Amino acid sequence: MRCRKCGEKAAINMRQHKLALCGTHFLEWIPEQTQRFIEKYKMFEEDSRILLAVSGGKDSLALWDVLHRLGYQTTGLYIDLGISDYSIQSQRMAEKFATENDLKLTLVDVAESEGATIPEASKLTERGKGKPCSVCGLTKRHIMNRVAREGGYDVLVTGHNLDDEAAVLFGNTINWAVGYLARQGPVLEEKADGLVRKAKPFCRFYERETAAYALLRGINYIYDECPYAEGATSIYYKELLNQMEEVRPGMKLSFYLSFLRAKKFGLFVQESTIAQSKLVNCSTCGQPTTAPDQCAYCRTWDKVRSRQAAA
Ligand code: Q46
Ligand code: ZN
Ligand code: ZN
Repeated sequence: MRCRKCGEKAAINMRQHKLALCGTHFLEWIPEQTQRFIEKYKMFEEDSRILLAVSGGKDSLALWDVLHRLGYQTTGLYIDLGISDYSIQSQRMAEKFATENDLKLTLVDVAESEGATIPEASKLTERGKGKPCSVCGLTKRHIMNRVAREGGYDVLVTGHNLDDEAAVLFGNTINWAVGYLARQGPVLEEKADGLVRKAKPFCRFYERETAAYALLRGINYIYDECPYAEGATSIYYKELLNQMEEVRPGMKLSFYLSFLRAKKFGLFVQESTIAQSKLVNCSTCGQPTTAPDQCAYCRTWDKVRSRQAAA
């Protein structure tokens, strides 16, 4: 296989685009495409202040690298969840990348800021049936929004790739979770008071492309998944979608793009309006929620702290 641009040996063949590229041209293609997606979906502007959620994994570090190469002003946000060795290793990767590229990284230690690590908090609540993912998800979302608001950032950016987005879309479609479908997309415009705008510049790249980019750029990232990710439904959906992709190259991309097109033509508009109208501000933290009084984050962590005090 030869590079379409220069005829040298190709480093990657992207069957869904019928495009093979050498390392040099692939490393140019990724930022060019990212810039195209940023403009197409009006994610942010040249001078926007960007907060980027960094996990230490390949997607977030590759995205940080690309945005930095494109000249955007970014600050990384790493949240220490207190998940044993995984958190220690992933923080090390995030810090190493920030230091080597002279980039600013904000650290939030959940145990320090909230009073317990994610696994400890999970044990003290009924949420998640032994898995801390539910507490973890709502805590991460809350902290990201809080840091973005307090720091006056224009947008919160995450490294979700096409495999992530297609798996979420698959799950939401199977369950006809229209409220979630209404909110899914490359940009989450939050008109609700107190919710920061979110964007996913890598949402059209396959996972193997972001991995190849990280590898070719020599980015050190944490290979291991969080130990609690094992057995997750999203992983099962990813495997199913990969099987379909094997038979029909481009299937994942067309699934996602057809969904975006349908949304553009008005599908789920009603659900989106209903969801928006249900939002109220939490009586404790002020962040928007659909709960009648306190948001799920405040209820969960109040319970954790009161159980800690009682113990
Ligand atoms: S939610 Fe669950 Fe992830 Fe949190 S506990 Fe680990 S697997 S990190 S994306
Ligand atoms: Zn080439
Ligand atoms: Zn709250």
